[in-house]
Amino acid sequence: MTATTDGSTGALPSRAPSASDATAETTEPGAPAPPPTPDDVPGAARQATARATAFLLSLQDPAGWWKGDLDTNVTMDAEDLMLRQFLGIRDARTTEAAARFIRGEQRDDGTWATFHGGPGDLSTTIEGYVALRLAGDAPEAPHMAKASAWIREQGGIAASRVFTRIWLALFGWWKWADLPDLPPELIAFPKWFPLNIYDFGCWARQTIVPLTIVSAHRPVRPAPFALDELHADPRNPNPPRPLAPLTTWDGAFQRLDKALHLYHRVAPRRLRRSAMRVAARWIIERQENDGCWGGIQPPAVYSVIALHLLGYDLDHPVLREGLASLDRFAVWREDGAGAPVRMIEACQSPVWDTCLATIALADAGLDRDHPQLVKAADWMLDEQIDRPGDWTVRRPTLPSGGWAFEFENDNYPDIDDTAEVVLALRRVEHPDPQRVEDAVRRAVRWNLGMQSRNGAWGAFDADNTSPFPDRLPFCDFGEVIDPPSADVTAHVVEMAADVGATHDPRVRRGIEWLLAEQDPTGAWFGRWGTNYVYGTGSVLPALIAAGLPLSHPAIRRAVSWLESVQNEDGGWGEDQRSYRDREWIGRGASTASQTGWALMALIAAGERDGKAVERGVAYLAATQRPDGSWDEPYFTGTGFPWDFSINYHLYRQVFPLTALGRYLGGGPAGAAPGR
Ligand code: R03
Repeated sequence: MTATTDGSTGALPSRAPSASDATAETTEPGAPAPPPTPDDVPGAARQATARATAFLLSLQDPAGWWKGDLDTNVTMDAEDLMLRQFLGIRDARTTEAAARFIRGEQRDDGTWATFHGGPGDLSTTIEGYVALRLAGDAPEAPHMAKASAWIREQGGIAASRVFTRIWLALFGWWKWADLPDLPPELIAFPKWFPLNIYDFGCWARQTIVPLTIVSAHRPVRPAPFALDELHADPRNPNPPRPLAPLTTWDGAFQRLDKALHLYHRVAPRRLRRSAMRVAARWIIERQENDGCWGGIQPPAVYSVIALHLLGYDLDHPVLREGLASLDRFAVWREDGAGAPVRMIEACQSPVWDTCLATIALADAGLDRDHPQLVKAADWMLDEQIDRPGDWTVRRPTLPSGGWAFEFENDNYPDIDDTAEVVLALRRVEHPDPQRVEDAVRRAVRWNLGMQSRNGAWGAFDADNTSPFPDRLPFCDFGEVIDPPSADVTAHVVEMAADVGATHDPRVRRGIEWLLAEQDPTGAWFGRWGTNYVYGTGSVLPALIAAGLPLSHPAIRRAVSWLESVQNEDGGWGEDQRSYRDREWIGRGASTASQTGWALMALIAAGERDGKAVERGVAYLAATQRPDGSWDEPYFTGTGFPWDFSINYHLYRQVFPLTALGRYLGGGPAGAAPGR
């Protein structure tokens, strides 16, 4: 056993990968040999494609969209219960159903992880534990005692992240004075000033603005029990941490935080009141038509708390609608005994799932005027956003035309969804081609206009690259800025190539940026999908669509890299640990979606008839379930590298299907010969 840098012990994957810890299924050396490649791989691919197509078609909503469940981790469920506790609206049925889910996610060692098979995560385990205590589980119960012992071993509450300690402070389990401060006056910083709210990524901006109100109020609604068992030393819950030297950024920002704590005591009341009024207006202006904020859990819960602290009643329309929108994040299921189980999604992915499903079905050879594809196109066309959003702060003259990821998030369209929706719409033969063409023209103009200075594209904003937000002691979780990434840039390039804009100078710069961004191994980093297999699976099809010759050294290097990390069973897999530990790059148990990405890249690169593709396709055919779906317990989606991983339930369906279709059709639908 080798210790990995995240502290988990586990054998590093050699040729045959294994997710390293004891809870994961493993492919041990000496495990039974993978099934032999069938004689008739194209035949197996045809059968798998037909089944996968039928299964995916069966999942479409009558309104035209697809939406798979979006699994993350139990902090969502725990925070939902804590929110209800704080507001005094926690009921027994919800609590029990949420507790059932949380208990079901706990592992044998007492911890909770943030991805399937991952190591225990301290903040997640603390929040899961607290939620179960709210549900009435006794601290002495074996599953609770195991968790609290592990938490203490890891340094206790003091070692958890800021968001976790904010939740605990709301109940008096942690002192507000022992948290980093962020003052509401931040909202008044001009747009050119360092640390103004538009320097933060849009998700962080929408979270931080309400949190400044909460941390200025420092509310405490005492909990019905103490949590001393979660401190490493209950007599000294917050041992002092050494200050970094003033000459370092960390040291400087630590002093800034000390100054902010002083300021908290002396802030002029009128200034503070007026800052909070401006912040409240900013929040309310950004509430979406469905009552939510940004379509994601953190801004929504903190906006509800902040407005409530400012005096809004729970039955005020803003809060009523906000709380109702949070209820829609709940997915209700039943456990083996028929008891209700409630899981909270971090957000919902209908636009993303619908464009990816449309691409998959079209590339699998479904008639382009199939009524279900037309229905999907109609739904996507209705979702296009026709008004300005926060992105206009950096691009004030650019006309709108993007899509967001969720049902309602008009203020935050993103470049990734917009690129993929264009690729999807152009695959459908729509009865009103003019309507599609207009929508595509506006979308391409918006996407190209959102290019960052460096020639590449971020997800939600242009030039969101300030070095300062990340330095704040407050920001110790996830990403807080939205710099360009290879995966998003590749999707834009692929979109541009599809509409014939390859020679636009902005697109050429994007291509140059991608070429310069390639890792020495030949792979590209995956920001929003895991990890280098996703990055490479996004970039290769784009560069080739844009006309890079198959013999280009960048393409050949990427092909060699993909071939070098193919698993013994013919599939590809890459564990979330790859974000922490280079040893895991390209390594992990095979998954359907990651095998799909690798195949999409290899097929685009002209390797359709090669051995690697044949083995990958055979893997997909052999692992498909009789109903046409695939299993995928592993998390292959990325919210924030390492800190926040996502299992998009439709990834296991759309990416294998896209790959199989391109295998049979010879390439992406647009280029497929004989269609
Ligand atoms: C896949 C491509 C499409 N893409 C959009 C993907 C959106 C993914 C989910 C977003 O959900 C979030 C969950 C979050 N948590 N915490 C934060 C957060 C943001 C988004 C968060 C973290 C740090 C700060 C504020 C909020 Br500061 C759980 C491009």
